[in-house]
Amino acid sequence: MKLFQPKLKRLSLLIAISIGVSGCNSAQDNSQTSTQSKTEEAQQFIEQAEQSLSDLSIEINRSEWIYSNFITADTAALSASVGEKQTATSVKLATQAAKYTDLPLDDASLRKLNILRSSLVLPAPLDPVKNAELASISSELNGLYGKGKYCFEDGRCLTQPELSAIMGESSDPALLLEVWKGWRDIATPMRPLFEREVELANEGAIDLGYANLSELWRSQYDMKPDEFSTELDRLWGQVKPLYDSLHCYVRGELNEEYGEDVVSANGPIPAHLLGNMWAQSWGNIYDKVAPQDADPGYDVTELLAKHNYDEIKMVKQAESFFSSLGFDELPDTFWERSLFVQPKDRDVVCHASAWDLDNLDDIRIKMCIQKTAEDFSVIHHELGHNYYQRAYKGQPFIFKNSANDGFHEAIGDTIALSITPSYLKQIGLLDEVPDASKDIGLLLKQALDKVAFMPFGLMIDQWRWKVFSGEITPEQYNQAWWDLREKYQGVKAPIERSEDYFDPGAKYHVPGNVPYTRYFLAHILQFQFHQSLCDIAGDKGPVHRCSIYGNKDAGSKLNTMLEMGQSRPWPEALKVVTGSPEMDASAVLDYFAPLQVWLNEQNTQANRQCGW
Ligand code: X8Z
Ligand code: ZN
Repeated sequence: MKLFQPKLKRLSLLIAISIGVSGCNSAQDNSQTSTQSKTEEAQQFIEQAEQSLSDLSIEINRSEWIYSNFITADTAALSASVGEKQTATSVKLATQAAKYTDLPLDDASLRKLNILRSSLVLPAPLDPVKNAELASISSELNGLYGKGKYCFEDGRCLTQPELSAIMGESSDPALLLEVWKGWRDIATPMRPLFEREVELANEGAIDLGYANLSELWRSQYDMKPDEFSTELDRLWGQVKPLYDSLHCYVRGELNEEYGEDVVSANGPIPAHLLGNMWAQSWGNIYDKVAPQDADPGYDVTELLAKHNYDEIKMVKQAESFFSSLGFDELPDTFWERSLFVQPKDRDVVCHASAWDLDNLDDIRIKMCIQKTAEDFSVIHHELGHNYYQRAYKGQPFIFKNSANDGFHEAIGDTIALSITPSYLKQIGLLDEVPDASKDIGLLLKQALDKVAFMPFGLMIDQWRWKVFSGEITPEQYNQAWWDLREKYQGVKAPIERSEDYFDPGAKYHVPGNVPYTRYFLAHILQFQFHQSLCDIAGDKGPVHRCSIYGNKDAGSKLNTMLEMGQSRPWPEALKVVTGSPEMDASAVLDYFAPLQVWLNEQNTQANRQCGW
């Protein structure tokens, strides 16, 4: 960075001198020349920015990798200090980029300048003291989440994946409530840190010319921020009737299982009974709500155990799906450097993630794998990130990203939609493919994971955007959180949650400052991708039974989109695979069409009053 500004000045000075010699001094020519020199200055700026950001990214990746694999006071300090340096550089470059956006530059350069301007998720104020404070808060919040544990009265202290396993397996409302409440205690100390983080990052966003951090986060989708919000409402409007039917059915079944005292037949569902720490996906309660006569009769968790799958074998199996599509195998360093199993001797951030340390080939995942169907899917999700990263490695640094953040989250999930019974049979996990009479069971399981997730995927940032804009004040953090949980998901806290608590902080992405709308988008996009890739593969059956396993045409089309990275607006990337530039939830509705009919029948027969 230090070399960068003087170099630019020297360049424009040289141009000015040579112009003087040639004697072109009319007003018009002068302005043309100054536009030309400005244009060259902008090109030079972009080149230098890419180089310094690329160099810095390797340093930050390494320090964050080490921090989240060994959480100690020292690694926290080191990661904060590199974070501070990176933010200062990014903020400076974002401010400078804004100065060039009106120039007559080529599309790619203008796109790079816009990305430089708008892609910060935690912008610091220009004041270096405040930047340092923000970097240290951000590290501390991450550490608090990673170190989080709940200790039972008998002295056993469990980490997040271990507590999540209880939430997924137990049917004892008292134990579920204890774990639900216990995990949320980790977030209480985060409240003042989060409040300050919002204050500082908002100031940073304002320094960059945005109204607040909400506007900045919503500016990353190749459209105006308010148009993006409207687009989300439209997509959610498409899915909501299906969600309402699913909610109605599940609540009715849980009401029968637990009784009116625990789950009322009319109100929101208590959040500790849905098989997941955050009630975000409900696949784990499939057995409790399964249809009597349409159960496919197998459980992937049991199949994995029966066939002696350990953590590595699970990852190898996922890799082989991508290989079957024509993607190269993962490099040796992936296997040497990834974290697959929770270490016993130290604190790590267990929340699954995928990394690209050198922006080329040093790709890795970090995950405390549980040998379950759920984590088998998450492994595909993470590898989707890694294959995307590798596919766009030939792009210039600023374009080394997904078309929009929803695309990055959608790729591995798209592949996981192909884990059908016939695929499981092909890889030797399942003996017999259940016949079509079991489709409702398969679809219900899938809907519990995917459709149930959608309002959750949406509400987190609805909350955060209001926090950033000041519409939700710190005194209302928890109340507003639960209001939105009820509004979108129709779930409620099982016990009173006052402002003494900070329940949003118990979800990784809040202390981790990871935008969450990406997962909502991904849940729409993955059904669009799956449908189109199945078409490309020539599959003629129902789309929920289609697996693209082994289909090189589908793989090649997918790869064409992945290789584009962020070089073009996302509608163009979407069009490569789906033929359409629009995000559209029709593919979700098509996929679940038979289930929608069945849910309505069930709800009518049981005379259920839907809604909450
Ligand atoms: O955070 C993740 C991935 C890493 S990007 C494991 N997901 C969201 C979550 O766990 O809350 C995947 C689905 C939603
Ligand atoms: Zn992800």
